[in-house]
Amino acid sequence: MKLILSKTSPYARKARILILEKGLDVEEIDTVPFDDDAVLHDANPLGKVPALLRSGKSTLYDSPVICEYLDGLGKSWLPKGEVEYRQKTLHALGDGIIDAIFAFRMERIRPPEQWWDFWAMRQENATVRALQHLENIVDELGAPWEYGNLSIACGLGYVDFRAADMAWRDHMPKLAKWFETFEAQKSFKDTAPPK
Ligand SMILES: N[C@@H](CCC(=O)N[C@@H](CS)C(=O)NCC(=O)O)C(=O)O
Repeated sequence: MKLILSKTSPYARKARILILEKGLDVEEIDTVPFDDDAVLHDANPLGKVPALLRSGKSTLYDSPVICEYLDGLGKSWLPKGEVEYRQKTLHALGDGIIDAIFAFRMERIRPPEQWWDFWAMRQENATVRALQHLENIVDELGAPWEYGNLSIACGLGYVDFRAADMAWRDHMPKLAKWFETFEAQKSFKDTAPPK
């Protein structure tokens, strides 16, 4: 299998952590999605990373599909029954934080005269609400790895990477303490975005 990724992508980071934690044999193909790479476009017509190439089988995207597939190749982190939907919802919450920070960043890398503050604020407010929600339910998040918290940990890592000035730890101390367990994991350190 080959994973097309960018080292700065938190969506790809989820898959990379799963690969490391489950000891799977997957080659990494590094790309820059904004360079309109033909290999990436062949794999995913949306031009987004990650995409998982599987020999003799269809290519998978987007990251929750890839993660669910990779998770099933080892001892699954996804319990069956009602809890499965809770875990997938927590995973979606982590993805939503990433989506919001990504959209916020896209607004802020435009020339300042083109900034759409309404949209940037919506993304920032969604992120703050999601982080506050996580602070409130921190006892439910588990440690170290589960299917839901995989995405939440990558989401928090992405807030640190792209929006460090939010200084979320000052307002969410329980979440900050919980996150320390993940920051210390080798697979999390080994997949950190390049400086
Ligand atoms: N929902 C997708 C989002 C993937 C995504 O947006 N990846 C970003 C990199 S972090 C990307 O490739 N962006 C290129 C683009 O939007 O054209 C997933 O979970 O895989």
